[in-house]
This record gives sequence, structure tokens and C-alpha cells, in this order.
Amino acid sequence: LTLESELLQAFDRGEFVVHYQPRLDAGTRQVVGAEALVRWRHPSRGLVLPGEFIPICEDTGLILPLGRWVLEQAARQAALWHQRGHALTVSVNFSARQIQSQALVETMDQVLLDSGCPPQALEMEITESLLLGEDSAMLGQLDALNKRGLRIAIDDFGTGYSNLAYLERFPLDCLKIDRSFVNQLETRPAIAELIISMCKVLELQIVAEGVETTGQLDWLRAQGCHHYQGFLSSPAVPADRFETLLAPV
Ligand code: G
Ligand code: G
Ligand code: MN
Ligand code: NA
Repeated sequence: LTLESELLQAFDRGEFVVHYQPRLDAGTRQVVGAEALVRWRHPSRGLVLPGEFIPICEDTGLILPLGRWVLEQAARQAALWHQRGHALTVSVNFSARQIQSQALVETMDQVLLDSGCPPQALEMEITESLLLGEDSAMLGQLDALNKRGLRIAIDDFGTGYSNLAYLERFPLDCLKIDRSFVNQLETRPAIAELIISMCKVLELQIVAEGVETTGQLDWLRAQGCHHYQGFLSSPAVPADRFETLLAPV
């Protein structure tokens, strides 16, 4: 059985599961959001991480149904948390094929309607390479989604390209600093400093990824970084475990 046919089977058999990594306020250290991260509960290999199967899903097109399924799970979870009084932002990773799909707006509308999730509770994470082209159809769709109140974040910022013109052209709310820069904060802080100053000028919310030490968190807070994710607080965990991290309402 090739991994590709195994993946199709896995989808039909319901072997995928969504875990949530908490996103915290850098000042209060309260949980303010969650990043939805898909995992594959493989019958013999155990929990398989997306690095191993998302690229194959992207090549085969399975990313469209899988991506929609993840989105539906995340929207339902966000709606539930909101109903219980937790005003969390739930972030979902989007692949190029999903963002470039002409059905994107229709899909998002349908998912919001079916889940009862408020648009402000969902954030779409897209990588910067997608924003480089002069894709006016894509820009139009992202504008329409942003006008509905959906949030848009740039993921893995700093790892892609140096042409920054897209930062002003697209309707962006948030920028996630790639963990490779957070890693080197104590020895090589220059890039992180630059990204944070740039976010202030552009009035983008700043999320630091991959925060593992209180030293890193202290530095980020002092620089004015708003939110963080990372093993310092928690890896991605199942929804029920995630809820134990929330302050009581
Ligand atoms: O789960 P892990 O922490 O190993 O995440 C690895 C990467 O897999 C993430 O950075 C993210 O870009 C990608 N990823 C995780 N879940 C999804 C998903 O639902 N859709 C897409 N397109 N990518 C995902
Ligand atoms: O969307 P993105 O590519 O940023 O997905 C997050 C990835 O980063 C996942 O693979 C997740 O397991 C990983 N991750 C999350 N927090 C940390 C951390 O503090 N340290 C490291 N090394 N990896 C992390
Ligand atoms: Mn991400
Ligand atoms: Na990232």
C-alpha cells in the first residue's frame, strides 16, 4: 500500500484528528487562542505529524477535502468554546490550493453557517510565498473574507521571501514570527527585532512561535510582542486537554 492510497483510506476511515496548540497573551499568560493542527492516528505507526503527510495531500489534491474537514472541526470547536464564554481565536493552516480555490469564499460562508462560529473567532494562516504573486482573484477573495470579519495571519514569517510589498496590499491582521528566529533570540535577536518593529508600523498583531524558555518570553514581551505559542506553555493537545488550560469563566 502506498502512503497515498493509505491516506485516502485514512480519510474515509476517520483516522485524522485535530489537536490544538494554545496561543497566550505575552503579558497575562492567559490562553487567548488555539492553532488547529491535524494529526493522523495511524493504526500501526501511531500519531503521524503533518510534516509527513500534508505534502503528499497537497500533491494529490486530498488537501482540499482534508483541509475542509479540519476547518469544519476548528469552526465547530470555536463555536462551542464561544458558547461557553471563552472568546478564543482559532487559527487554521491553509495550503496554496485551498487559498487559490475559486470556491474559497463559498466554502468559508458554508462552514460559518453550519458551525454557528462567529467570523471573528477564526483566523486563516497562510504562508508569505502565496502572497507574492499579483493574484487579483485571490486578493478579491481574501478581501471579501476579511470584510466578513475573518482574521488573516501570515505564517512562518521571515522564512520565505524578501519582497515585502504584499504586506500593504493584502488585508492582514496578524503576523507569526517563525520559530527559527525565536530560537536564536538570546544570541541573534536582530531579525526578530526588525520583524517586531515592522509589525508596529504596519499595525499587525504579532505572534511569536516556538517559544520554549521564559528568557525568550521575557524578551518578546519587553519588545511589545502580543501573543506567543510554544512548548513553554504547551504543545498541541486534544480539545479536552486544551480546555484544562483555560481560565474558568
Ligand atoms: O503539527 P506540527 O506541529 O508538526 O505542524 C507542522 C506543520 O504542518 C504546521 O506548521 C502547518 O503548517 C502544517 N499543518 C498542520 N495542520 C495543518 C492543516 O490542517 N492544514 C495545512 N495545510 N497544514 C497543516
Ligand atoms: O504552522 P506551523 O508550521 O508553525 O506549525 C507549528 C509547528 O511547530 C508544529 O510542528 C509544532 O509541533 C511545532 N512547535 C510548536 N511549538 C514548538 C516549540 O516550542 N518548539 C519547537 N521546536 N516546535 C514547536
Ligand atoms: Mn501555522
Ligand atoms: Na509557523
